[in-house]
Amino acid sequence: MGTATTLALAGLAFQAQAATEVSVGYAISSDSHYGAGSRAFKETLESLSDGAFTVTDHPSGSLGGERAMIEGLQIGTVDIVITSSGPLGNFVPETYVLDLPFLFTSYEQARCVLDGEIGQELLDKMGDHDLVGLSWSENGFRHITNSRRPIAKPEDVRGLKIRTMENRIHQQAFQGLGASPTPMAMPELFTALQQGTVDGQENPLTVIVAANLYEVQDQLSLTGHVYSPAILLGSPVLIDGLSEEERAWFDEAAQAATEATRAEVSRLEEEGVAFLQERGMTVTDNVDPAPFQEAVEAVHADFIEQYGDEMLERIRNSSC
Ligand code: EAX
Repeated sequence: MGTATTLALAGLAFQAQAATEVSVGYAISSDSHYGAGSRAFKETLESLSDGAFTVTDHPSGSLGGERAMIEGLQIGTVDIVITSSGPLGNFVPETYVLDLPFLFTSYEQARCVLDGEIGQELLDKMGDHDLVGLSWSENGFRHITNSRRPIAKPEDVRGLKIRTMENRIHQQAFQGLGASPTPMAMPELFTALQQGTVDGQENPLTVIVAANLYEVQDQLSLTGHVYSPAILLGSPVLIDGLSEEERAWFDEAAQAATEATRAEVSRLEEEGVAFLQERGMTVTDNVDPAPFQEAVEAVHADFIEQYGDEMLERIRNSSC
């Protein structure tokens, strides 16, 4: 067979090899910090693979809430998820340490720990739970919003029905503050606030803006009570079938996603409060964290009793 014919057939064979579609799911809108990450993931993976992989974006809980999407990763019905660490502890209890109130004191410290050996060790733990940890990403420091009253001290939280993520550490923290914590998936939150099923919730500025929570909440209290990591998770059904080169593409795309998400978080840290005030929220910004830290101290003690203090002490003593 002549060279020209061989090349033509090879070209046809290549075209016939259809691109592999990769779904990326997340629970908030496409104009959010996770949406920025999803777009960076898509651009990077499609470019590196020269179109061998095509990425489809599935925002706003279209593939389910975060806990449901993580379950989808385990069975292969979802390929990639950008999620907060909120529900992750239900699958990988080692990550609960990251959800402890007032553990991290700055974005720089949190990013340094998650990008270092501690973060990598926790990513590697995902493999024991039918998940693949591609990279840590970022949700942001969480603040309390509500529709009842300004919150400046723990007593102001007492008696409020506060939606939390499906995270036992956060639920315990709000019990410690005298609130009634109501764990709920993100796609249900806006309606629950609109209907008064819950009085308030807690989220970073990124999510309060992206989910338009200012439309159903008039009080924002800058408690910064916990740093909320996010994570890019892959399904082992997809990732385990990749070649070494293809896996390197996914890892590079995940890093690009994290950088894009963190850039958006940093922007909202600068602009988010003014944006929310312009849309009618009353902001309590002189919150003293010390009384809140004291009120949730039991959470740390209970965590250590249940999970030990090794990883907690490593984080506290890290050079970050
Ligand atoms: O990950 O559920 C939550 O409050 C999370 O912060 C949100 O889904 C983004």
